[in-house]
Amino acid sequence: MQSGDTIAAISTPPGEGAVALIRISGPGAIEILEKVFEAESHLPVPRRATLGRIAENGAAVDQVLATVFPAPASYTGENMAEIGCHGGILLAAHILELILRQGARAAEPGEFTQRAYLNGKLELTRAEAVMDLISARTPLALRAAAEQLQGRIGEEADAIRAGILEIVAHLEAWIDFPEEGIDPAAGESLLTMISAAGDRIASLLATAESGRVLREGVRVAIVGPPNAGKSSLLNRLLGMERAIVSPIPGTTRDTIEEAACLRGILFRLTDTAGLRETTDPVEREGVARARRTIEQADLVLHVVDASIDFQEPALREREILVANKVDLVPGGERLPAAAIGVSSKTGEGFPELVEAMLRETCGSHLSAGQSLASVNARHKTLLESAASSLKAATALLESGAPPEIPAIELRTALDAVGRITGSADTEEILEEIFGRFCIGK
Ligand SMILES: Nc1nc2c(ncn2[C@@H]2O[C@H](COP(=O)(O)OP(=O)(O)OP(=O)(O)O)[C@@H](O)[C@H]2O)c(=O)[nH]1
Ligand SMILES: [Mg+2]
Repeated sequence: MQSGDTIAAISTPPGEGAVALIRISGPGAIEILEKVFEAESHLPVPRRATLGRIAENGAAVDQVLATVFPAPASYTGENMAEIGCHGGILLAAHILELILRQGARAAEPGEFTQRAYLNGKLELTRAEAVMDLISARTPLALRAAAEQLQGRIGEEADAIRAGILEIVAHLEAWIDFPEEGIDPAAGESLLTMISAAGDRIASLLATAESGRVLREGVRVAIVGPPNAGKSSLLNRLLGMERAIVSPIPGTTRDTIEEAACLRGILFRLTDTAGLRETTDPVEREGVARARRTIEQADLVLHVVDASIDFQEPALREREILVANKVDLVPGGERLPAAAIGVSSKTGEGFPELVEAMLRETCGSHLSAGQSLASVNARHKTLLESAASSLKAATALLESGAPPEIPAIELRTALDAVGRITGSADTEEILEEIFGRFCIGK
């Protein structure tokens, strides 16, 4: 992490396109631009796109638009320059090369956003939201990232931190004036304040599960006996003929993974080999893979053939019994109460099945139009640690321990919550967060 040097990168994805964007940031950004860019009529005016050309040894490389953003009014808070050139795999790389030759260094993944954070342009949860925006794969994930970018999570973490800071301040007063002792009424109100902070942490923690669903999607295992119609069900959910379907039991051997966006939520569906005892070594490996898929799944769709006498499985948590082929069972008689009757052939019952899948995975909460801002795994760990420190502080206060001791616990909680927005950062956290960005962001 050094912001003394000037970095550059291509910020658009590689490939052919109408335009590509090259970014330069750091103290030398504007001088470096001036060395490679020849303006058509006038020198670049801050924040106005200027037409000109990139030249190498007098020969034109491309006609481009250049914009300069003098510090501090830029994304990174440093001097920045942007060059919009024509898209193309070689062209943008060639212009970047010319810029690097003038003394810029190739940027690391996420380094522009890291600099923005270090220069106080955005706090950590917003920097993370930038990455969530880029990697969002469903409309709901996109909305959640946009809410986080507005600061929903960061503001709540700051409010919790302010609450704990107030408690610490009260305790410090008692430490400084021990002769006063802890007045029982004040001690009571302190406990109430700690419990209020604990409640706010708990409600933020309650968004962790939906946060995981939004960011990573729901892993669904489609399992059941051979020939039940598992592959047909996968195809119907995907809306395309992805997996081979045949009347021969044991058609699917390997696991087949595909993602489907259902009502705004990403479902990572895995079709598996029919579960049965077999001597065929390939099929046996398929069955072993199916069992592993079940272990790793967030949700299991247990598919049975409703048109035959099927064995009703003992359902585990987050397992849905799907009775397929109801088109062959007039009136849908004999279906167990827990089963959702569907036909992968006609599509009957699929709205109900998707509804049940959302219900089982907090997707129904997400699609109900409430706030989508939710904590990520990093925030979750920090909040859990803060919650346990608050709990310890409460126990210490209740047992009449001298105020110094609960104060240590409260400061630990303060530090943990502070790390969410980066008020108490370490190099380690920064590398962990920004290393997952793409280059040029
Ligand atoms: N009538 C009817 N036939 C279906 C339905 N779903 C699947 N089938 C038929 O059932 C047979 C088996 O379907 P698959 O989807 O291959 O079944 P599977 O569970 O993946 O089978 P394995 O991969 O062998 O374990 C095929 O002939 C399908 O056309 C359905 O809803 N209605
Ligand atoms: Mg199959």
